[in-house]
Amino acid sequence: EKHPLQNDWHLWYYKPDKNKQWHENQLSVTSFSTVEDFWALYNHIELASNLQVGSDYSVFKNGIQPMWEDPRNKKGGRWVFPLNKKNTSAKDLDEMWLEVLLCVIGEGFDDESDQVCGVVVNIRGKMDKIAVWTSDYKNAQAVLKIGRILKQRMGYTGTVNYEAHEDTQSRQSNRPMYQC
Ligand code: M7G
Repeated sequence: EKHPLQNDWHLWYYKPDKNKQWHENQLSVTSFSTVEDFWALYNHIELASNLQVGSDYSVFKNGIQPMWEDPRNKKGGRWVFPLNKKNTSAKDLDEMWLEVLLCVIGEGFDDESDQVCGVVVNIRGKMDKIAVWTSDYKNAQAVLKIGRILKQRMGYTGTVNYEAHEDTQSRQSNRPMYQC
């Protein structure tokens, strides 16, 4: 008997291809809805640290596209955890990404778990990023609670910023909406 997760989730892989549009590079991989299927998937795919620069993994609730344009992301934002390659090992990155995945699919934010849309890891040249996307940037209480729990679970030292997708898109994010 498998152990059902509270929500069904979908894994996306962003395969960097300069000849294609951003959304065309966002490849749908598969869905999972039990603990056992999550581990089967996790053990089957490349570790995040082994992905080529420019790649992303995104895990979103089923039915939410991993993009700003989705109706459930439109008014939302993300907690961004920058991971400088200079002081973050591949092992640390993989461990933090797994911890964030388990936190999110395990609904680790009490009642605020409903606010979570998904999680993303961006593999980049100098600075990888892990981000948790939530659906309503105006819900300060939920946003802050989620941020504090994530920081603690990841053992992340340093300040993290929450950016509204609207600001990220328009690049008018002089100041983050929240910090913790
Ligand atoms: P990124 O991959 O999130 O971060 O955004 P990076 O700057 O560290 O590489 C890079 C670019 O990808 C953005 O400037 C957009 O052109 C495009 N992009 C990223 N996201 C998350 C979206 C999205 O949700 N929708 C659309 N249309 N483009 C996006």
